[in-house]
Amino acid sequence: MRIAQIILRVISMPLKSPFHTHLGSVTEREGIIVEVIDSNGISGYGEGVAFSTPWYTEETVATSLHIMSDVLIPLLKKRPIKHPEDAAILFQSIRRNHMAKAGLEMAIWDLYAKRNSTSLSNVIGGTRSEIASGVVVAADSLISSLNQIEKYLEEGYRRFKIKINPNQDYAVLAEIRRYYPELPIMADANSAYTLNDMDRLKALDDFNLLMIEQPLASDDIIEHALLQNEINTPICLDESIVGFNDAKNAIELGSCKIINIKAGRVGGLYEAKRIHDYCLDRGIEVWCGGMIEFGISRAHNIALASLPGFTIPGDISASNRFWEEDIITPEVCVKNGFVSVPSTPGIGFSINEKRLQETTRFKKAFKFENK
Ligand code: OSB
Ligand code: MG
Repeated sequence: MRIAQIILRVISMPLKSPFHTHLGSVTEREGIIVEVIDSNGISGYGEGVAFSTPWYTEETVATSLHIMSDVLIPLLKKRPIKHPEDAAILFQSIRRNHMAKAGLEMAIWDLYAKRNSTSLSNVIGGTRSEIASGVVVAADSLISSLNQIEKYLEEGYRRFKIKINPNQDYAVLAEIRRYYPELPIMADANSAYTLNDMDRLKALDDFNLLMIEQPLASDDIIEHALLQNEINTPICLDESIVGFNDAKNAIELGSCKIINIKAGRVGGLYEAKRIHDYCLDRGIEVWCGGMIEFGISRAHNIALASLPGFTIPGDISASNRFWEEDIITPEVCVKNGFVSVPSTPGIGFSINEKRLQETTRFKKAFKFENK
């Protein structure tokens, strides 16, 4: 696989409606679109999913851009690769910066699949032709949460994730349950609690939640195990799992019963697949998390979620959940609560060039010398 050029673009797009968590609100999404072009002119695409500020993990658009431009692309120039896994392994010599690594690694996976005229799902071992679709409700009031649920229910979504925190948990969930006693709902706390909140968290057992995602801090791996012993609701870890070893440790310690896998958070598809395979062997359920992403990352998520261990509907919503117009064509659609997995080469979606151009704020090309 001969890389001829890599193009990095920073794009920016307003969300259709603000995304609220206890850590703040997202109204405008910046992201990095990675294009890796081989010597035959075939392009593979990836997406750097860090946010503008480090509210979710420590990476940002600026740190990702720096690590890609000044560290990872120079590494790729020095060491030619034959397979996307070679890139993942090459990047292991660099500490952390998982989202920066993933943006490049995933573009290389797309390119590899396209060069082999097969789908990305097929290349990574996907077994599903469609995926059950879930959606996140990240509203700032009860009424707006209920309105969003009603709307998304009509659109066919099969799982509803509600953002919670100590000021907005029991009462909100009780009200939602009053209207929707059987709805498949889960809660995501993004580390809003500590073990001092044990009673609050125990009380949430009243609501038959599918799971509670990341109740405690990302490094509270032992505290999560203590909490899981006290509550019936399964704990799912998100921010705590940034690589294979975190997954292994969490499972060993009993810190969670479910893992949310985001390829961006763990450094790419190679690491995501390792975590998936390990969980599948041990009967730990996994699902694919979202990052308020654009179509390219969403397309990668669809391929990832087609692996056999992804048994719970993920944050795989339609393009129109967040965007007026996405950067891919066709856009991701949810029909009867399912998204279909493309069987065409690579990620299976094309770039909406006009939309990409009008949202691009920065662009830089890195030419490779091929002798
Ligand atoms: O904690 O899962 C999270 C969005 C951005 C950053 C972190 C998280 C989220 C979501 C889901 O909850 C977003 C989505 O559906 O894309
Ligand atoms: Mg989460």
